[in-house]
Amino acid sequence: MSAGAAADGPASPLDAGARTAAPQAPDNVYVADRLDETADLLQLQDANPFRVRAYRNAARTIRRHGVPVAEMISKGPPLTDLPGIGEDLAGKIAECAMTGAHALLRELRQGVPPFVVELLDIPGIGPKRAIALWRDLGVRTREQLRRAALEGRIAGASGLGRAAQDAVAAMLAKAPTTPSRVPIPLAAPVARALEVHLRAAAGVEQVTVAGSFRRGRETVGDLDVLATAAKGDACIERFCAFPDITRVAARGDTKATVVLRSGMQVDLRVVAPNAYGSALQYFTGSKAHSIALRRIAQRRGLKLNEYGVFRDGQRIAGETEESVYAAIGLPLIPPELRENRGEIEAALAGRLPALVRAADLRGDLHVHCALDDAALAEAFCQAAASRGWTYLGLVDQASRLVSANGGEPAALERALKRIPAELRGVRVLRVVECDITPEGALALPETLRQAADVVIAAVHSRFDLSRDEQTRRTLRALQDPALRILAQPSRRLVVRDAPYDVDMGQVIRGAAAAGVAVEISADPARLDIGDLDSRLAREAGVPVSLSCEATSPEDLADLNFALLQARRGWLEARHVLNARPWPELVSWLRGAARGRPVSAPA
Ligand code: DGT
Ligand code: CA
Ligand code: CA
Repeated sequence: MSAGAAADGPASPLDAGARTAAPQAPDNVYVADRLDETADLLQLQDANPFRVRAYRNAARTIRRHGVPVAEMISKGPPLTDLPGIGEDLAGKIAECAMTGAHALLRELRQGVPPFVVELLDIPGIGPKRAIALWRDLGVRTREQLRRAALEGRIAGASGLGRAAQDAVAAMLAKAPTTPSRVPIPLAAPVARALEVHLRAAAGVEQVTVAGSFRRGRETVGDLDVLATAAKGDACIERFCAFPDITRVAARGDTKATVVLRSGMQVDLRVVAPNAYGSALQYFTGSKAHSIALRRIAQRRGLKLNEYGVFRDGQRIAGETEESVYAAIGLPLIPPELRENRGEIEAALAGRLPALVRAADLRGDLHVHCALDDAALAEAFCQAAASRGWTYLGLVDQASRLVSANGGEPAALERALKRIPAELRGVRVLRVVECDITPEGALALPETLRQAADVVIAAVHSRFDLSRDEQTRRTLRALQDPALRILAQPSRRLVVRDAPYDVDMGQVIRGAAAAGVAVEISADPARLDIGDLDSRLAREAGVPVSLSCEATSPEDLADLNFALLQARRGWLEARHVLNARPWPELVSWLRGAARGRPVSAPA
């Protein structure tokens, strides 16, 4: 592999690219890595080999030099005293030491598909082979790499061969396939930035990110931006100038497709303002929903497309989404439900759920706050109060550690007891999060069991158990009377392919029988449980707790992502535990014949 990713350098050249500023005082290894990265990128772009070697040699010199570059710059001797380092290189080294990179490096990073640079990270793939993969086999994405390996094209290519094929195969087998889908919490800031960027274009009226993003799917394949303008050109122009773009894949008068540096694709459609509703309906999808909708329209003698609703060639609706649904004889169906999972039938029957809204929430029962951090607890409660919330469940991560390691719970118990029952007008619940042992017991010391208002449990270990064992383990834990909320029931990571295997149908039924709630976590990597399991919970009568596992008050905004999954699961306010008013929450937490009653007054 290239020297650029030396053992003590950044783990990946991409990491280096993502770095916005140098660490406090970039050390010589860091600077040397940047020089090697420059050499890698020059090599990838077919630069003069002597130029490449100059950077490699300089990297080696700096890496071994005993005096920090920063010190040389401030106190001397001059960098040009070092062998092989002339004025030009000295300038770039100084720039790296001061700003984390140099101008040429920044420019070079733009010219190479990020994934090609990432190829250098594969043990056994140096610049020559990365170039061959890119230039000769056309590999620009992980998927293309996977296909090339699968079809044996790497082994057959000159400059690559069997060894390269094996290296790639080993890497693909080891790493989870990079998700081509992006978790919605990570796509959201990009969507927001695009909206702001486009609104500044001349003549643009509305800008909405439609598609799976608007439906709140936990992951999005790409972003579909819809804009209205009388003429599309200024909007297209502005769109193609979005700073994060690496490639404009297609560009027409009313639509364009670009690829962002992250690899995410964005489609733009510009439509006339009077077709906004029908276009929004069309581009929000899902395709299955729209096809079913069109069928109903046809039955009523109507034609529905992205330009409007038509009867006998006459346009009868299209300006707003509401008008489109109304013309077909339906109430507006919330985007989160548009998956053709029964929402059209429900709408026809006048039985659409009144989906839970942000304003229905009254607290979060799973916020991470060290119990001895009074200032943080106060800041959390302040933030909760400003949202109009009336309660907050504070979880000290120490409770998990005590639970996992069987440590000394006395200090934690004392801390739990010190937490005031109310802070800034917000009721504080003392929440203990504990592990579920492989045998299905709660790893919960008796003192904590007594001191906690709420016990949340989750599986944090032994994900390798069989589906049966994993299910039995969870069902057994549900029997513990102290348990009130089951967190991460499927322990899935949306960014990975496979969750651990557990029979969620059985778990939900077990939770219903035991009177335990399940959680939807807004943790970006997790979003566990998802929409379908939420719907199962609703059907089984299991209350769902929406939490964002915040570690700082700013994180509370992420609760929205749990809310989206809840809405996709057809949940109404009455199905959501933390939408209950305080007295109702307390009486539920007490539960008949369950663990210790909470200390707070009802
Ligand atoms: P994604 O990107 O995979 O997360 O999912 P979507 O739903 O955003 O799908 P995408 O980006 O392929 O298309 C955006 C929307 O455009 C989709 O939700 C509905 C609409 N659309 C795309 N293709 C068709 C089609 O063939 N028929 C209909 N009726 N609508 C379509
Ligand atoms: Ca999409
Ligand atoms: Ca799309």
